[in-house]
Amino acid sequence: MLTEKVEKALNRQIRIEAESSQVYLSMASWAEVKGLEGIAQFMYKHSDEERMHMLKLVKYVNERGGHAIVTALDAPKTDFGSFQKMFKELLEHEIFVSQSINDLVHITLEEKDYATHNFLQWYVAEQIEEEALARTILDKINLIGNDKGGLYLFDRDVQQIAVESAAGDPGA
Ligand code: OFO
Repeated sequence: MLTEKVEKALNRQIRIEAESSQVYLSMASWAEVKGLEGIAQFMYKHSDEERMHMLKLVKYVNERGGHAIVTALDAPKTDFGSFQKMFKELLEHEIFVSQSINDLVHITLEEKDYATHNFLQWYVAEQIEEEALARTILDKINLIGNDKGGLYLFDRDVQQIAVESAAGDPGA
């Protein structure tokens, strides 16, 4: 059984993952409309991954005798200014999510819920990867500066990352 405190914290995380999925979906749509095909594909893929993170939590909460709650979500923004700004926001968002996972892990220790603590290690590892990927992409963006040819290659590169991560995804 989950303690009330752990269940509440897990439900909070469910909402955060659902909102992350919406944020990246909105980024995907913005990029698609701007003709940034590769970036759009990357964001659609990322949005799907966040939904998977959310579902994994939903299943876990219910399996442990809790009740996963599906709530209304805050609407993401619809305009991201430039792709550079958009990827900066992506990194900031992932840092926020990592913090939230850390807080959640902390609560499981306080509540002596070692099963949930163990379950959350997957999320801890995932956040390290997501932050690292966002930083790698930002480094590439800094390298290309305002070069149009560079943007073309960057868009293709990012698309490749989406394709590769889809291939490595057991659920795909
Ligand atoms: Fe769910 O990992 Fe990104 O936010």
